[in-house]
Amino acid sequence: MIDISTTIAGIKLDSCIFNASGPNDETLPQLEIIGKSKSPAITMKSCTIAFREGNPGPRYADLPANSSINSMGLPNLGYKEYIKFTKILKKKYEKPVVASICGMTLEDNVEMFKAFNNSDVDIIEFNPGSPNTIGKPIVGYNPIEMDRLLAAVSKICKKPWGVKLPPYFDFVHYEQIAKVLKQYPVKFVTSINSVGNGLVIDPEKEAPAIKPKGGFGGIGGRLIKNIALANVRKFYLLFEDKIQVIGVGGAATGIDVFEFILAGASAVQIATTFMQEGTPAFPRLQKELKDYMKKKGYKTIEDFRGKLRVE
Ligand code: RRO
Repeated sequence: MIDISTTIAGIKLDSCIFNASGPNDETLPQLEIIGKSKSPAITMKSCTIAFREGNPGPRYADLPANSSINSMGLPNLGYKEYIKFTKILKKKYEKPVVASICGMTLEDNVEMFKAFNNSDVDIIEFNPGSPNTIGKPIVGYNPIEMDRLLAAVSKICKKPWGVKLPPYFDFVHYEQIAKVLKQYPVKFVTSINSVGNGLVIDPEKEAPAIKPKGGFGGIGGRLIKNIALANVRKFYLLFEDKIQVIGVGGAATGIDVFEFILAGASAVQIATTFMQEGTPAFPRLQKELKDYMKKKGYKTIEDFRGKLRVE
C-alpha cells in the first residue's frame, strides 16, 4: 500500500494534493464541488472585510502548456460568508477547511483573524501577497511591513496558520523574509503565489490577453514551476523543517508533485491545473504520484521528502 497522506499544521490530510486558494473556490456551490472531490481539504478564496466585485474582465486567460495569467482583483463575498460556508462544509464533508485571509489593512486583517477564531475553519492561510490589487504593493516583498502584520496577527490567531508567499528570486530576499517568519508561530508557508505583473500579448489583436492594469497580471501554471520549486527548496532549507512548506505553482502531473516533495514540500496545492481540468485532476495526480512512488520503491512521502540529492 502506498500512503500519500500528510499532516499540515497538525491537521491530517488523506492525500498531499489539494486545491489552492483562488480558482473556483469563491462561492458555496464551487466549494461544494471541492467538498465532493478527491481533494483532501477545501481551500477557500482569499477574503476581505466586504464583498468585492474584483477587476473588470477579461481578467483570466489560459496560456499554452498548462499555464495562465490572472488579474482577478480579489473578487470575494466578504469574510462573513466564508465563516457561514465553513459551517455548512464541515457538516457535509468530512475534511478540513482552509480559509485564506487577505485584508487591505492591518486593522482589516485583525478583524478577520478574530472572527475566524470563533469559526469551524481548521487552518488559516494568510495571504499578504496578491499581485493584482490595483494600487496595492505586494506586501510579501516588504519585510518591515510583513513584520508589522505578523506581529499583530500572531497575537490574535488561535487557529493553526501559515503565510502564502510571493515568489522570491534573490537569496538575500529569502533570508530577510525567513528571518521575519521565524519570529512568529507560523506553522507553514505556501510558496508561491503567482509570479506578479507578467504580460501576455496577443499579436493578432495587438493587445494584452487580459484587461486590468494594462494587461499586467500574475503568471501561474507550468511556466512558473521551476521558480516554485526553487522557493520550496530554499524555504525548506532555511526553516530546517521547523516551518512546513506547501508547494504551489505549476504542478500538472504526479511527477511534478513528486519533485515538489523531493524539494521539501509537505503538501502540494493545485491552481491552474484545477482551473483547467476541474476535480478529475485530484485522482489523476494522486494515481500518478502513487505510480511513480511505486516505481521508486517509496511507501510514504516522508521516505523522500526534502531528500533531493545535492552533491
Ligand atoms: O484575486 C486575485 O487577483 C489574486 C490573488 Br488575491 C492572489 O493572491 N493571487 C493571484 O494570482 N490573484
